Amino acid sequence: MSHQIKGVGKLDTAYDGSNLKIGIVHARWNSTVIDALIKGAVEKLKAFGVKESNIVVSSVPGSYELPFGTKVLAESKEGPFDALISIGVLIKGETMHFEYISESVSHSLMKLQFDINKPVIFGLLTCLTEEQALARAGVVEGSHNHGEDWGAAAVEMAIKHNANQ
Ligand code: DLZ
Repeated sequence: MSHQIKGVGKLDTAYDGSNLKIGIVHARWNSTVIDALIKGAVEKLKAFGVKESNIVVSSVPGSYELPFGTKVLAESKEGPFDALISIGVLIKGETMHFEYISESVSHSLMKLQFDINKPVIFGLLTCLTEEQALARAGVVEGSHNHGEDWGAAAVEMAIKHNANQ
């Protein structure tokens, strides 16, 4: 018998997202995967009760632009937001581009949370192949859409770890 140990654990409580405002910033590179991830995140947010009118979606050209785009949305008149989700899909090519961008964007998104004092959910897929990316966005039959996990993480962080309450 095989036991699956990988993956996000069960939620500790039932969260009510009906009073939350969530900002999503996404890159446009690799749009088939991006679109599926956004859909997964938005559907999960709505399943937690977040109103569609309280979900603001904004785009940047590529993943490199995610930290700045997320900061600008977080501090814009569209807010205040309870949490932000940064979504991008990096797929390794022939050069070192992938390594540099993966690392710098990851560090910048982590740091951004402390700069703006808001949770920034890490929705950056760093994939070695297109197949890996598709298999993490629910595009391949039977695969899990990680965007759903990001939506759930945004609601939990906004409610349980809200530094601005
Ligand atoms: C240039 C580039 C390349 C090669 N690959 C990706 C990718 O796989 N995913 C992604 O989100 N963006 C990529 N980009 C674009 C850069 O992130 C950035 O938009 C440009 O270098 C302009 O700053």
